[in-house]
Amino acid sequence: MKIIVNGVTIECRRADITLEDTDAVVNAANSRLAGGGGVDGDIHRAGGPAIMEECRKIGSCPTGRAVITGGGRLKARYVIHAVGPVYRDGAHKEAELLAGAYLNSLKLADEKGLASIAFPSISTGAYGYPVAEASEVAVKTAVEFAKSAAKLRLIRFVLFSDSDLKTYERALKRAVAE
Ligand code: AR6
Repeated sequence: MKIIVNGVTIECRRADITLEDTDAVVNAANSRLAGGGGVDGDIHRAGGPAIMEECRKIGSCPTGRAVITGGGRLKARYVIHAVGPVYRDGAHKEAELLAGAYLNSLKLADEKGLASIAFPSISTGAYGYPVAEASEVAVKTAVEFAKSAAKLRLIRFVLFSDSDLKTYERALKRAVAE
């Protein structure tokens, strides 16, 4: 499914993000940029050690923010390491921090003049964020950003299961109906 907002395509697909050929892929990182399981493990495995070398030099990244490295052996030229919140009960600024992780990634890509970016479903794996709530935050942030994007022309949400894909598609339909 895809929609177009102000010339920016926003789409959802089911795939492995390490295979994406967008200018940047986003990693669901931790604030120590230390690598881990899930999409983080997959990206470092597929992209090779150059990505971790750069992460070590950068050192850390606060929750709700993002940093950029090269893409190593990935097709994507860059990896944007975004740090989403650990979900507690929804009353600990989780939505604000998750929106920040998406928004700061989009800003980094746009400021670098990149045309395309692919996101995984940040925080909804090990960090426990309910996917229905997280998808609303993710697509709303993308739709809002698209209205004022300078260079970015494609924002892709790459989901790992059919059920997550359906959830993101529903959220995207709702976001454009608003
Ligand atoms: N492509 C696309 N999506 C994927 C892939 C992949 N290759 N692999 C997993 N997912 P998670 P988080 C999905 O746990 O919740 C790490 O250890 C997965 O099914 O990767 O933000 C980090 O180092 C889920 O829907 O990220 C952090 O410590 C989504 O990606 C912590 O986990 C996010 O799941 C971050 O946790």
